[in-house]
Amino acid sequence: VYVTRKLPEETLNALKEKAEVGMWPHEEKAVPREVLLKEAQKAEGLLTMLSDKVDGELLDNAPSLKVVANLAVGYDNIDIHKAKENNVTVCNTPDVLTDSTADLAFALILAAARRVVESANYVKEGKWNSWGPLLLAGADVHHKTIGIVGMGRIGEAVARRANGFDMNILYYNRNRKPDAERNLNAEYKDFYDLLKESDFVVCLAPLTAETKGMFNREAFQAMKKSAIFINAGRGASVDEEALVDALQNGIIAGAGLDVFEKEPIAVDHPFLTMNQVVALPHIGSASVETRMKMAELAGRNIAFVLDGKAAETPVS
Ligand code: 8YV
Repeated sequence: VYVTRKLPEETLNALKEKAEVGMWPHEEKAVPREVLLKEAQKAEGLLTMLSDKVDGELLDNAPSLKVVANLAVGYDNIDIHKAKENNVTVCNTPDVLTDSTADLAFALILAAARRVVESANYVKEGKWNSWGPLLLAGADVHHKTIGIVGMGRIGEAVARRANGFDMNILYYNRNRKPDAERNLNAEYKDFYDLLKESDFVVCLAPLTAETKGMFNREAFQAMKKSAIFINAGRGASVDEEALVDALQNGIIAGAGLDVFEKEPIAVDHPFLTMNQVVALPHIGSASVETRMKMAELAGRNIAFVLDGKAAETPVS
């Protein structure tokens, strides 16, 4: 089994009982493509990250490969159709990261609305030498309308948090969620109606052919001028040029972004000079507790499949 980033050794105990485990030795540096291809040629299992492309080239040159476990709930880096064709089980890490990612999405809502990062920088930079009633005044979150695009497990967890803030909850999803409507007071809306009515538009959709670029010029134009756009789903769901334009021209008021079209984001990206943008380095699930659980789950998935058992969390 090859693990494509350095993970804490103890998270892979279950796996090590079943397999010889090789690991890329760096935590923050992605495994080079040629190393990944070479390791895949001889591996029965791969424990991969979102940054690893598990495509046709890799899968067709991995004759012993039985299982790929991605350290993420998303798996848009993996050609799952090809994997199925080649009898390779693909696994993800759902559930264990739901609450941490929802916490972070909510942190972005609060940070963007209440200008938390801008205000913290103001203090740290020694600029706090007076006071005025509207100094760094932001927008309220409580009692506002939140529109959740992508009402999966994480979307529902965000809705639970929004209920605690007495928010009015709208959602858009490829299929209706009767349980969320009943238990979370979430009201289904067409995409454009949701955009028109929401104070906070929160993207938590997976990246698919339908969601790619769905937040385009027309979408931002449909939002309120006071709207704050949050993305804790996938960067490619957004036309970034359109978002930059919407922010620069007052079409919407602000954004809280954990994901980007290209990650890491370029150091000269226009987002980085905008006070109304809170940009984070894709840390949605990055609590120590959750990252340990994700690694353990990915390791167990591989161990189960190599043992001839069903994976705990296969993707389809
Ligand atoms: C990643 C994520 O797991 O789960 C996902 O789909 O986007 C994140 O939680 C993280 O970036 C590590 O790949």
